[in-house]
Amino acid sequence: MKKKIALITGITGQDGAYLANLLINKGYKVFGSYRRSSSLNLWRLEELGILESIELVSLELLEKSNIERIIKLINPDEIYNLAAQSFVSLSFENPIYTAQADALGVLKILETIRAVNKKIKFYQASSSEMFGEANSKKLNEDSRFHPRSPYAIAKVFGHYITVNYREAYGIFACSGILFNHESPLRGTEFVTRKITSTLVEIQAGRKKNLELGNYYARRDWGFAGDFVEGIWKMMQNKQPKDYVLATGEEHSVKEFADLAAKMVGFNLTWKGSKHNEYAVDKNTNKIIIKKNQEYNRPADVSFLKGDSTKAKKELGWKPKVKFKELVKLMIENDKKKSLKGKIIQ
Ligand code: NAP
Ligand code: G4F
Repeated sequence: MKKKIALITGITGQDGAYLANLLINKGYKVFGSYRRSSSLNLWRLEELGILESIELVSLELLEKSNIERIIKLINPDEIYNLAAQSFVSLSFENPIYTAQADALGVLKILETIRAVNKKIKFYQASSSEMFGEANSKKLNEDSRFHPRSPYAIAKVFGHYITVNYREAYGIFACSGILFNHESPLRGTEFVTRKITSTLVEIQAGRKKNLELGNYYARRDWGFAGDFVEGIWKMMQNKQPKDYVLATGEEHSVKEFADLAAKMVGFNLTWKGSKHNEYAVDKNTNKIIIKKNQEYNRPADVSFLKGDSTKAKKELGWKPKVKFKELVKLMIENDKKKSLKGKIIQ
């Protein structure tokens, strides 16, 4: 039987690496797009040991000619569009670039599919950030969007243009509204991996303390390895539909940091007032975690919790890794890197 061909944009990112691993194991021929620059960022593919099994192609989302060249060359069965400027905080500093990549980039791919081969299936990486300020209820496919950052607003465009190309042109285009998912391959700018990598570095004597912004934000954190299975299942569905993927459980940044610190071996006590809390190690009396206003965002999302009942019922998807296991997985991995004297990236 002919091997299925997949194109994953953003192969150098966290999800790109896990999804590529999954598709290779399923017998796909995987093409992965990276951004051409003076230095290549392939450490995730190397860590998973799959670099040699992927055909790398260069693609910049802002360049429609790149997108057309690659899609015409490969003519894939499935395109997974994971490439994006994905850091919410940076989107406040670079809103125009973020909109060009995360909103118009999606349209450029869909337009190319429409012109070149309408049979190509398309997955769009939508985000729970689109829900924005949603109070304390569980969010599903019918919940309303109230995006709170240029990133989230660009993702809303990407989401609806995907729905539109499905409805208008009959393209198999689906969108996964994914809640936060983390792993040892998560970028160190994101709060979970910033916490695990920095705490391990403090314990090794290479850093003094961990500075965070909004401790009280609450997120529904799952494991990226589980989430890419849901992404693949959406693309194998009979009908193209949109699904929420989430664990249904939320925790604060402070809870994540507190648990991670315990796992590293700190014995923390929290002191100070609500807006200036800091954590001290009872054994050494040193401040381990403290607030830094610089990490606050002009507008933040205070609470996100998802309801993935539809994905469970229709796709048979459910996450396996629980919160505690996730924190442990990330800490253990950073500890291993630290022991080997590796740079934590
Ligand atoms: P990530 O680790 O930041 O990876 C993003 C990828 O996009 C990287 O390969 C990056 O390349 C590439 N990229 C960025 N700008 C690009 C551009 N202009 N042209 C071409 N490629 C570009 O993100 P992730 O966590 O794997 O997330 C994957 C996707 O899911 C993203 O679209 C994200 O917005 C979305 N999402 C993520 C989560 C989550 O919790 N992880 C939740 C919901 C939705 P470089 O390596 O060159 O930077
Ligand atoms: O880890 P974060 O940067 O992730 P955020 O903003 O939730 O976005 C991630 O998940 C989205 C899905 O919901 C994706 F679409 C998106 O691409 C990305 O993967 O921040 C989480 C929370 C925020 O409320 C932030 O204000 O942690 C808070 N936080 C507190 N101190 C911090 C810090 N975030 C970061 N990055 N760094 C801090 O020092």
